[in-house]
Amino acid sequence: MTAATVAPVELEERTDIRNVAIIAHVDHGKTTLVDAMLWQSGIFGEHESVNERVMDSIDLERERGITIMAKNTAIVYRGTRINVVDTPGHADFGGEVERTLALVDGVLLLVDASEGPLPQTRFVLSKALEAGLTPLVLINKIDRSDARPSEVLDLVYDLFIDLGASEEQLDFPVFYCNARRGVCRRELDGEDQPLAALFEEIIATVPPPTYDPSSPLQLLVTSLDYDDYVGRLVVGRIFGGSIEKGQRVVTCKLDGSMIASKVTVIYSYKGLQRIEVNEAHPGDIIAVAGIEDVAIGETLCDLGSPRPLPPIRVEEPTLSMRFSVNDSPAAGKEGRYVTSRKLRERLYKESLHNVAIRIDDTETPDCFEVAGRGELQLSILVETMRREGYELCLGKPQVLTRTIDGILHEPMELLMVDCPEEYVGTVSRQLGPRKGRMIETTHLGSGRMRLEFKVPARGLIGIRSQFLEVTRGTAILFRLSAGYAPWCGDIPERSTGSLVADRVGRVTSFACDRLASRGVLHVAPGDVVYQGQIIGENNRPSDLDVNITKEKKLTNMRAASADDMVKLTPPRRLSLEEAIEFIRGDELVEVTPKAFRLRKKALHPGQR
Ligand SMILES: Nc1nc2c(ncn2[C@@H]2O[C@H](COP(=O)(O)OP(=O)(O)OP(=O)(O)O)[C@@H](O)[C@H]2O)c(=O)[nH]1
Ligand SMILES: [Mg+2]
Repeated sequence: MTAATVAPVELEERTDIRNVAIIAHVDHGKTTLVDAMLWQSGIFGEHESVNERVMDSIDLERERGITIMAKNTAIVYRGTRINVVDTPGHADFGGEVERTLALVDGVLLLVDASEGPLPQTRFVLSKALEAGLTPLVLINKIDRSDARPSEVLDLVYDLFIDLGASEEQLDFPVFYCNARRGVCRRELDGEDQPLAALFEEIIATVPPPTYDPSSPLQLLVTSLDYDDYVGRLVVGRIFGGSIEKGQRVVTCKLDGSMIASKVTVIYSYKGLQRIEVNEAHPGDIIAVAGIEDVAIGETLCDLGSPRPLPPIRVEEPTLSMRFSVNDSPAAGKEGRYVTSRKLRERLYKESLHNVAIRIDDTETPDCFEVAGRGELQLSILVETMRREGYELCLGKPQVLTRTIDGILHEPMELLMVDCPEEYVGTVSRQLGPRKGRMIETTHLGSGRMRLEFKVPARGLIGIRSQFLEVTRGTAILFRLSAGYAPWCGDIPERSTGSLVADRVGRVTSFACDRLASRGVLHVAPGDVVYQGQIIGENNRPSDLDVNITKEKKLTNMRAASADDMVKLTPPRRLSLEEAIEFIRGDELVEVTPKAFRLRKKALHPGQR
């Protein structure tokens, strides 16, 4: 059949719905804007006490003030339901944005009125334009004293043009906002208005979902959730047909197989709540219970006429880390889940929920290769597992290379550093040996500079803590995957060795004092250590086995115990990220719900 003979399908519209995602660089105010949208849609009662950035509901999101997972909510404005998806701005969670864009017809691109478009703005906008979505631009934080909204808007136009936006996409509406106060205006010198103006523009500009009325059920699964009462929930958007409670459906799996199941409950969204409904229609974003064995990117279809939608594609992981069973002497004392079976189950469960994570078995049954987008993404997974009661060991992160036309290539990153001018030299010197190439510098005013480098991802492992140290905590770093390039050659590892405990025991202040001149200690008197545990950083390049449990020899003199009087420098306690950055190829980070410890892979000095 040629195209000419196919009868044109008359598409119908769901004029009562709009589906939009909010996208931006880190911290430009997405979650804050969703707060204001929820408040002004009247979802919360007047006296209801609601947290700030209420969509950041995961503990780690609240603690770190960042969004990790995309989440959806819905508001109703004058009879039109606006489904809104809040997305994370950090590059490591870019997969969340990619899967989310499959749900929506339009995006609100937020840009900080002072910072302007940044690398992740470019990444998320390029994905949105590629997907043919309708953009609205919101210049946010116009209340900042260093706001430069007109310039920023020009930069946004440049970015759209650079990314090959179509004529229609370039014709985007613009709002100037203060998301914190929940106000917006159409003209820079215009009056502040409530967000109703934004809601109206969304309804006017973002196309309503369209569908073929003769299509059987097609529900694209974009995330998985869990409910204590009904169990696993699949979340997604209906592209064709309808679904109702009790209906028998079939899951079209990515591998081509099909599995039948029965819909037990259907939920729609309202504010932060899920509301049970009996049926749902094209364009609706819903959660469905009762579906067995399903993964993100698969389609729920009509039993009689299964027509799967194209699967969701996300960018490939660039970094991997080995997660293995904790076999340290202290294993099993601090966690609930320690076996390789439990570890495997948990990791595979993660890969079901998290499209940007890939798990592979390795040559040993106790060890798994976990691949993701960056150190932050992997460390968030580790932190989550630790809080759930898991114990595990982590190996040094490795980049995932590729062979292209017979030549070894490695992942590259765009690194952006904002720092005071006086540190520009220091920062550049740090990146030289890491094979970083400076591609752009911008004066930001008030004595700060923005430097952009192209660096092999390998060279950036461990960079964050070093940069903070050499710039006295003043540098702001952001990184973004920037494709692959031929292998850039050797990059020297950390130039210091490790101080390693040569026996089990309790750390003494006498030993700490004696070893202080050797390097930086990670332990304090009273800590219990085991043989092979790394207790500090040696000033010299080689490792040094030391007795950190040594007691002062007792003499007959009863001087006021010298041991009590030594003034010790406080130990440098590493955070999880720092620990991951610190270790070398023959070292591991031991993670338990109570502690992180660094260790040599081979605990006994004779085996190293
Ligand atoms: N001055 C000012 N601050 C704002 C405004 N909107 C948001 N903020 C602040 O900016 C910070 C980041 O806001 P979030 O809403 O968490 O940013 P986000 O884009 O969701 O961040 P990620 O999800 O981590 O990418 C918070 O401290 C907000 O209070 C605004 O209009 N003006
Ligand atoms: Mg957020």
